[in-house]
Amino acid sequence: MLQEIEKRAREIEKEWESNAKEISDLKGLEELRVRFLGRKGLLTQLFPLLKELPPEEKATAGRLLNSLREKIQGEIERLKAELTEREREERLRAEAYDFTLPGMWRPLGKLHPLTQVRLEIERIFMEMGFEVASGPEVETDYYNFEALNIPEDHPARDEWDSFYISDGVLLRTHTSPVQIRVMKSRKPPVRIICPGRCYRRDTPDATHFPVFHQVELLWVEKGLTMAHLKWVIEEFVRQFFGPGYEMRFSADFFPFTEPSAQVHIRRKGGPWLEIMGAGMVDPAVFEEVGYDPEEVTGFAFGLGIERMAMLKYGIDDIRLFFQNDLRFLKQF
Ligand code: 2NM
Repeated sequence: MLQEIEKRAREIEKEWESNAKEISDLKGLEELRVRFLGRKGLLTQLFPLLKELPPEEKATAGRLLNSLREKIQGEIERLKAELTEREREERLRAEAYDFTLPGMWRPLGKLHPLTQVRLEIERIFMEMGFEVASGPEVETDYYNFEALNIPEDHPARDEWDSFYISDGVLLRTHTSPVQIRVMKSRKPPVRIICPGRCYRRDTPDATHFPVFHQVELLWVEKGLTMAHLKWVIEEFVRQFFGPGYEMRFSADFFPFTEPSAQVHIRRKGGPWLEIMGAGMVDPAVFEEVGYDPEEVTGFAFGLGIERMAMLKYGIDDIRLFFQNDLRFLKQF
């Protein structure tokens, strides 16, 4: 019986040695541990046999089995440490990033030229102390026309051919309704600009498009004159177009301003370019929003963002802004 156990132990030791040589990863090592030392492992199964031996043989065989078990356990520990380290090194090598490789190119978007121009205009007036206000694009007849002193049947309405949504509801033809809304909601002084999208029933050509963008400015407080208006515009032109421009006011008519003017600028030797319409707010508009025209004065102007961008960058067709052709857009 003792010889039998000793023989089995030698066989198990040999088998362990040959199996251990083959091991290449932690998973295999664990399988091996279960095979030899697990609850039903090859070596484990020999221990119950000790009970059947006489005492002195039991001691001999016990020492033999225990020392074999310790040897296998020790080698498992050593292999485990080795394999863990090797797997860690392999993982680090696989995850290592070569920072000397060329960078990856990512396409980078940018703002539409109209947005760039609008933000530039907003910045200029915000630095002067104006606040940016906005309002709905779908308006009522009242805010778009009546409150601006443009009554129904007034021939001036023909100038702003509009898109009607339903009776009395239309797409705004200018951003002036925002100014009416702001004036009705607070007391003077008011210093605002109203950038936004507007709609007119125009047939598209090089200078017209049924959707376009405006910035209107409004300053209301005591004692304002055309001189203040002129300074604000002059300062805007200097910042937006650069120095060296001459400015000219000529008489015009708007139902909501009196007097009204067209503003032109030109560089030395160049042609006169119309940049905006402007004027002193008509007393009828002040009455309508509940301001006393004997108490306050105000001026306003309106400019087209497309027109400003076209003049600044030498663009000859307004339709380019709405075609989303990257060959055009990438130039800004
Ligand atoms: C323009 C030209 C001149 C204007 C006037 C007003 C308001 F609400 F105060 F009456 N808003 N916008 C105005 C004045 C607009 O656009 C060419």
